[in-house]
Amino acid sequence: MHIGPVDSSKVPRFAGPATFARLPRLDQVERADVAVVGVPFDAGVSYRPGARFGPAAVREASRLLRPYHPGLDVSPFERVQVADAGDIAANPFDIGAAVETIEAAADELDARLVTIGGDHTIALPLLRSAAKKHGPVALLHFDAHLDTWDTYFGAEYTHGTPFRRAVEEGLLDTEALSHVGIRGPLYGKKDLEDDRRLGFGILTAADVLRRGLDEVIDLLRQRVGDRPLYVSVDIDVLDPAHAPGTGTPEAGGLTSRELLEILRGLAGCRLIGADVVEVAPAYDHAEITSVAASHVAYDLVSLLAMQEKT
Ligand SMILES: [Mn+2]
Repeated sequence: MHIGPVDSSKVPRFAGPATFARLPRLDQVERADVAVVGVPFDAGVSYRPGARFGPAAVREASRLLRPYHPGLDVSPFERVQVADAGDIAANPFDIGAAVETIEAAADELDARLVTIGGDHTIALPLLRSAAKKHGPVALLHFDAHLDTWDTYFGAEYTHGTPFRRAVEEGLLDTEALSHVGIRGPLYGKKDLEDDRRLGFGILTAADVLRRGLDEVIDLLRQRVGDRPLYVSVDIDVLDPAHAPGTGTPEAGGLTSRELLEILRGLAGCRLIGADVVEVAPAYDHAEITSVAASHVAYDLVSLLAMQEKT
């Protein structure tokens, strides 16, 4: 028997402390198969700060998640032990130290992780940890932006550079790298050439509209195959109408419905870990962004739970 969420027929959803989906804390269970962990860190942002408050906002918005996922036909919290591992205490003044702390903390957690950011810088240490356990991984990256730039103001570790660093460090299987939802103006055409040279394929936000979800899912599944897969979701992949609370919004993005359907289309892939980043609640309205992020995290937890043998 696994310890599930607080019973909402006994304690109202709006009462008590907010763990993710009202699940037990990691210290309240013997061990967890899947853990949700926060990284309240945003020293790597290039525009609006505030993603350090993302984990708390996503947990708060996750109070309404219920235990059965009809789209995937799974009760993730019954199938495996899921727990909230709290927050990784990353140095807010020293990005290099924060990156080291996040990597060490991820190494230490003996569970498949769904990490709530924090800005996108945190994907690099999470991928380092994933590659230690699984070797170079396939990456499915949902974002308005490429995040494969080289440096900003001379800084190597920022929220716009994690995936270039990850390729350079050999953490990724360069046969199986995809961006989904890319849009918006770039610095120049060379951005796209550099990105292609690193091994990435791109399905733009326009591709999702014009080619449709089934074709997009087919293309992504073909590219991933049966490789170990890491999914990184920058919430700015969503249109600002669906995710206003983020640091670098771009018009013309996916709907939350499209994003969730693509994620559900990954059922059966060898997902090994995931993150949801860049929720900046100060720019949010009526929890639109944090509700979307909490549902994305729930789908990722569900996909991971379906992986585990029971
Ligand atoms: Mn990003």
